[in-house]
Amino acid sequence: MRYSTALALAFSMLVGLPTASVAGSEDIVVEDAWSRASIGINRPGAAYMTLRNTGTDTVTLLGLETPLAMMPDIHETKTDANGVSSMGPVGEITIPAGESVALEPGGMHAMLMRLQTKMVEGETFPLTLTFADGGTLTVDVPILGIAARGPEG
Ligand SMILES: [Cu+2]
Repeated sequence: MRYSTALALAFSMLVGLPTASVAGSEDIVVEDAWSRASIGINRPGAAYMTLRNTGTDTVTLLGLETPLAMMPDIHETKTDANGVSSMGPVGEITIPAGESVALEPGGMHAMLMRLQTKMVEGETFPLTLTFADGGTLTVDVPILGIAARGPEG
């Protein structure tokens, strides 16, 4: 009697499983998110992280949102042949199935323009990622020291 009850329970759990989705953004895992403390609010901040696509579909990141900054945007820093670097919006980031894309100093980053508050070391702020399938993912980004070079400090 106990055994059949367990079986029935197991069966109902199986039936209750959500069906696989083709959307994809729920397959994104964010790793090692970090940012740097700011002196004030006059200069933009930046946030870095690794976006890992654990799914079987390409996922496209379209934009960012955070209460910390009025104009968050995805940027990329490029260095030309003369060693001069400049940065600008990249529009979107495509993350192929099974691959990772790094947002890191000197490369792509989450630019936090028009800061609303100072970024204080030891605090965190929420950053919402918006994907092409309409899915969103909110990450708590730790604020490290002003001279930090990575998530280890
Ligand atoms: Cu930038």
